[in-house]
Amino acid sequence: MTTEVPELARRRYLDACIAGDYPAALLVCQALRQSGLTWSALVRSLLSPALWRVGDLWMYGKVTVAQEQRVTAITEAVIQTLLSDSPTPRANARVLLTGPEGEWHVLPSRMVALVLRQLGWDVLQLTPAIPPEDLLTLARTEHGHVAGISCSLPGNLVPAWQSITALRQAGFRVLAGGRAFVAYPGLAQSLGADAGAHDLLQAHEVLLEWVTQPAPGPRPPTLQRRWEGLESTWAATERIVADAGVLAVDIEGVALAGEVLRQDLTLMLTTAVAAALAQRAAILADHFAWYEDLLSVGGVDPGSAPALLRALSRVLPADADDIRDVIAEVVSRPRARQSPA
Ligand code: B12
Repeated sequence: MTTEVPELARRRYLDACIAGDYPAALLVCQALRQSGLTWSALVRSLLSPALWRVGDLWMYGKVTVAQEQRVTAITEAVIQTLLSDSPTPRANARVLLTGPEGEWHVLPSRMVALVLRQLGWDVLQLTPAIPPEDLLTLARTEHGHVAGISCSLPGNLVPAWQSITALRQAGFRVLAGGRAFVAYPGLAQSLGADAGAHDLLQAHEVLLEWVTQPAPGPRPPTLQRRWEGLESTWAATERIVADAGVLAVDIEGVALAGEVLRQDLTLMLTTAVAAALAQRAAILADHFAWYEDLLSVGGVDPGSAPALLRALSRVLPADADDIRDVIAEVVSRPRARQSPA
């Protein structure tokens, strides 16, 4: 078995995807598999890097949205074919895989499912995700008791926590992964999960260990208490975004409008709430730095980023001190701008 993907194969795969050439993309994968490449290495060293790269290329205007979506669609199709072409392995245990409600990034979870299936897991995949109340009902009827949750967008960490809470209430041990968790060691546990993992072989080992253990006990209500100070903001997201939009344009002079302004403010606010819940200002700081870059690339003054945060801060409910503190910390931080890879 080999675990390395030659650079040439990586380039061929990405080029085939961008060109919309599904047969060529599939051929690269099949050739690598025939040469002995493991499933986890195929995902880690070929499929994932293609998506990470196209994300950067899109952000810096080197590929169009249509090309980015082609890469996603072809990779989804390739995963589907690889799954159906390979023999069904003997299932050693059931694992439930899901994401937070509102998370559109389902491909990471499909990649996790591909590898876990090949490693013998009976994977029940629930993506796009269902609301936490429905997840709780479903999980209570399941015979397994281990689950994985994948979250890509930091702005979806609050719904991720809600899904983790539902799964734990149903007696599951939860492994959290994905881009939003990976950058922050210990974040999975801070949001109530039992462990975090990036590497899929490591995930396999952790899950195997859990299968033999009894259902976990309840968590102390720390997060739930912290949530009580954040809930009114979360419930008023639409109102806050609308009010902050008016302030941003009329008082701060931000040159964004309509749906773009609404989406940018929403993402900024939901990320700020997540940062306050996890008590990690770095989550908002990183999103903020990413957003400044996005504005610069689009020819918009990056000063709009702190302006949006100031506008949000002014219209938060009276009990939102934790969020105001996180915002104040981020706005006052000195920043170093990164350039494209
Ligand atoms: C494809 C894509 C989309 C597609 C998703 C389609 C689909 N079917 O999944 C679409 C077009 C829908 C999309 C939408 C958006 N996207 Co997008 N997207 C991406 C892109 C290019 C690839 C995502 C992906 O599949 N990555 C590959 C996977 C495999 O990598 P991974 O997540 O790290 O997962 C690996 C490990 O972490 C681990 N893992 C993952 N989950 C789990 C779970 C467990 C249990 C375990 C053990 C391990 C594990 O295993 C995986 C295998 O290696 C990324 C770029 C990037 N860098 O990822 C942007 C990216 C994530 N998107 C981004 C954004 C901003 C958005 C939008 C907000 C854009 C918009 N304005 O509409 C929306 C969000 C919508 C929403 N509510 O979720 C930003 C996020 C920026 C930020 N601040 O974090 C990124 C980084 C792009 C960028 N460079 O700006 N997106």
